[in-house]
Amino acid sequence: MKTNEIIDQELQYGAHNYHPLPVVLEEGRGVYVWDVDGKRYYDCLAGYSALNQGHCHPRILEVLIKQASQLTLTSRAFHSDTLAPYMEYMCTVFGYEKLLPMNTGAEAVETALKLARKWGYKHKGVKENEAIIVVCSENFHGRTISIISFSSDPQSYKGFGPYTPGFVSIPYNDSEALREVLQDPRVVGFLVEPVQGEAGVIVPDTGYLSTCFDYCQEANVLFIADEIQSGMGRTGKLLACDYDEVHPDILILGKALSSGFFPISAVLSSDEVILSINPGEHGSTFGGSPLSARVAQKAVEVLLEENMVQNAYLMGEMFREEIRKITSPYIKSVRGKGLMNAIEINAHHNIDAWQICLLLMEEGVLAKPTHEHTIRFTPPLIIDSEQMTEVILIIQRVFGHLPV
Ligand code: IF1
Repeated sequence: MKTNEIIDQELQYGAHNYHPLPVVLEEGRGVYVWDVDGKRYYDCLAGYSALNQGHCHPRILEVLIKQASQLTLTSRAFHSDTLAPYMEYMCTVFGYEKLLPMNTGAEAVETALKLARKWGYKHKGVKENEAIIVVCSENFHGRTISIISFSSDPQSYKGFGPYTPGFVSIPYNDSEALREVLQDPRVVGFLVEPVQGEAGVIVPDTGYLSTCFDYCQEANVLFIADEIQSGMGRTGKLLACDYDEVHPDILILGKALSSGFFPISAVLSSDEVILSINPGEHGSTFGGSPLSARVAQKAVEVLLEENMVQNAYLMGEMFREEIRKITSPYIKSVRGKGLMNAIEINAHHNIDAWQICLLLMEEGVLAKPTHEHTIRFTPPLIIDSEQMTEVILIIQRVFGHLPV
């Protein structure tokens, strides 16, 4: 079946909770994907930053196949020979005492929220059921009812009430707003994206994260970094927090921890925080499976051994420098860090970000708008300068052909 038949079939039988570009992919390798007609594209979305290592990375695929042929799942009712070495490896790489393995990003965020509350009751003396967690407006942390309860985006929360209490929202990139709200002794945690992804790649001022971290330390509040999208080398450092030399009290990882094979997430923190949850108080069927432990460990090893973080830094510099040279009434701004970038569009002659993404698709680049005015560019971190040059040429060509 070709593109239109498959799209119709999906419309007929699938939930309409997405509005995908009209392309049907059937193969991915490295920075490339191919559609059912054999056309090749640069994947500049990379699974919303879950494919930092590129599609079907051979070394990760190898361990996936080997482990999948041996032992995929034990549940945590039993130990396995892969989980403990993976946990030690991750704690060593990221500098933490313990890891709690989960699956999706939202599950890991929920886990971090539960840890912060439990820690607050046990170690900060907050009265049971009165803990407050501070979040930022324009946040995106997932789609569960508790997480959308503190979203400021009606598309995320409208029609899904009643909402989970215990959250206070402050403006992003405003450390004084945080200092103010931290005066409330019931606050146990501050949950923040070091770079806001869905909001349109909003990069905070230098020093914002370190100032917030200091305020949290002073107020005995846990600094919780959601690095699900900004982590794993995406911004040109292993973690986006590294730019401000902040070591979060709770680190949340997901997406590229799996290198796009299947959902793998993790929460890392201190003994005091992680051990505030006792046996039987939290878990999941697949969290910490032998298969996920092997794949995630290899996903991190490959990221580090193949120098993808440094490459993301250099290719990101190249991208922003060249795209900023384009003079076009359609381009309002170009922003980002490493290979987490976005072009803010001025809608013109009623050509908006969506139309531009359709034109990019025609030219062989797949990218997706976030909200109606921003096009996010997050290719795999393995993109080389030749490939980046071609992507930039395609973007230049598309903007060059728009009606002025
Ligand atoms: C969608 C984008 C959205 C995330 C951060 C937690 C999660 C995400 C910083 C939850 C997930 C995905 C979800 C997907 C689109 C994409 C996304 F910014 F990455 F583009 F929505 F904002 N924290 N982001 O970015 O992780 O449960 O999905 O594994 O829901 O449409 P998840």
